[in-house]
Amino acid sequence: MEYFSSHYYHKVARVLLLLLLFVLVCENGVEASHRVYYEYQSLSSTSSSVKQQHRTAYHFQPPQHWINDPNGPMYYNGVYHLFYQYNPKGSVWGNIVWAHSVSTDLINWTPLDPAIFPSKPFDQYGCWSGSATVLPGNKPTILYTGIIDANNTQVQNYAVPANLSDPYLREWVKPDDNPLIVPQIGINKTAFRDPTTAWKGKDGHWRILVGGRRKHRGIAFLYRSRDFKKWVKAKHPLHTKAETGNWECPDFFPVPKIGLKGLDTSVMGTNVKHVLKVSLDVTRYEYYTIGTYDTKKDRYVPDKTLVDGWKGLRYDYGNFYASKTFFDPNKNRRILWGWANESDPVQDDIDKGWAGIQLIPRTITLDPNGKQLIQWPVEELERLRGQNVYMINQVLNKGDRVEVPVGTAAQADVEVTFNFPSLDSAEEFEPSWRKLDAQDVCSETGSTVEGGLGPFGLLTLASENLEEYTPVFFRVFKDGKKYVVLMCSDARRSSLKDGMYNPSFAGFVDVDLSDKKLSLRSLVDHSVVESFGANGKTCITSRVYPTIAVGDNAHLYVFNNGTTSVTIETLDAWDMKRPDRMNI
Ligand code: DQQ
Repeated sequence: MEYFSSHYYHKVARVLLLLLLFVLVCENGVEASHRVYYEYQSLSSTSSSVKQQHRTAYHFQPPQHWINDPNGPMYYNGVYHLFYQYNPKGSVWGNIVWAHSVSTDLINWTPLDPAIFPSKPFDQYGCWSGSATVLPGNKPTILYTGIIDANNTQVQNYAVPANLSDPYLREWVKPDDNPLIVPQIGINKTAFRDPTTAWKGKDGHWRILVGGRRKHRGIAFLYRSRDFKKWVKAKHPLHTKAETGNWECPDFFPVPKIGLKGLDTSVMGTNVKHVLKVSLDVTRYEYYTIGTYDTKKDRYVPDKTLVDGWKGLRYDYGNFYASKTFFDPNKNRRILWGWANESDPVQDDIDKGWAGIQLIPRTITLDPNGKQLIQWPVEELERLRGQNVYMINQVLNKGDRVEVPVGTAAQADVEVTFNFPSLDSAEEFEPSWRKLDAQDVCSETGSTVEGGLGPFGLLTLASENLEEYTPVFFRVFKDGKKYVVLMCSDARRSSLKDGMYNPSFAGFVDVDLSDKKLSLRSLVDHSVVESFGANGKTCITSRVYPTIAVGDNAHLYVFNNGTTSVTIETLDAWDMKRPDRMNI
């Protein structure tokens, strides 16, 4: 009884908080988006004062300062480009420019000078997020949001390379016929941003989306253009949904119904489904739907079986936001980039001299069941794998914890497949939990509370005596004739330090258990644990800041706290090398 009442109050408090946020966002004209700390925006750290302890080794991070959204990712003439929102003067959000890095393999990156920064009347108050489109004739063009006044009025601009024969496209120019799109009457001019990559319709006209809202309704505004210069707003948005708040960073792309290949953004037809992802300003989570693009009406209709709203499918059930995909013609795949913010207090970011990372790029494909997407770290990451530790057919009885003796447990890639003799011992899924989200169920059940089948999984970034650890694990429940698989990445015991945001992030895994197997991969990198359950069906990222489980004092374990024994069918762990800079 006590559990239900405490849970009830927890729920009510969360709903009230969301309502408060909603009112703040929607009623007083102040957009939630990024927290603004004016006093810290320009506190420049020198690289010698940057704290190294929790910096990542193989995730994308500039040497110092604040980063957020990945922008305009593209592949052009043999080179991958990543632009991203960056504060060149401090480690909180502010003074935003488009920083620019290039790579030939998505892993080893070389920084270049910022590509786009405030310099013209149409972007003098900020150069916010946007996308790249490679136009016919092999001409890349960037669309981005410019902030034109102190009231945060948003317009859409374009930029083109100054010199197409420069293999790295170092310099970008913003022609004087900008802005291309201004918010017309009836559009909320402070919630009108983040243009997508363009796609071409059968009529030969280009289309893009711009994210926004009308009152509490999230909107993906549709614009069309014949020549990429003159853009006209379509009468109807491509899609809109009541009670979802402002839509940031929309992304819209095709996926083949069958097969693993990615598709160029303009591909359409009966063999193709479409995906619409939006980043929700109010909750700071994203959700996506899979559906049909009605090209006659120029509208997107999500599949009826999916939830179109705050509780919809997510790319990642943890710290992951403002993501963007691009088509990689080099390997015919679609790749997803996502930003992970810090989970420590802002004062720690100021002291560290840095904040924010880009997660490992993921290939994204449609699950053969058509009901969700599958994500997996790009294959190039495997080149960083060093020494291997291999385990096979090792039984884990209730309470067992076995060390994986990987060289650097703070910097590792681990893949494990568990099998179990039967599903009979799975505990009952409480009927009252059906209304909860996975995170609530995880916070009730945890990694130490004994279950029937599970919890079992990995203890990452663990100290030897378990004062600190971040468990990533499964727990299987029975719900009538069906089974419910819960996957958690629980940061509650990740650090002895106070003041961290350390939730028990979790998602359900829609997986067929008839082979009685569950697999898990975790990328551990000092202050990030990025995990992929059931071959990429459910992904969860946690940011954590251990105080003891750092460097050589970090350990990696496999554990089982369920009554049913589980077997490690196979386990492979590698310590991970640091990427090199590309020599250019
Ligand atoms: N970040 C950008 C905006 C976008 C938001 C500003 C999402 O363009 O809506 O830095 O994180």
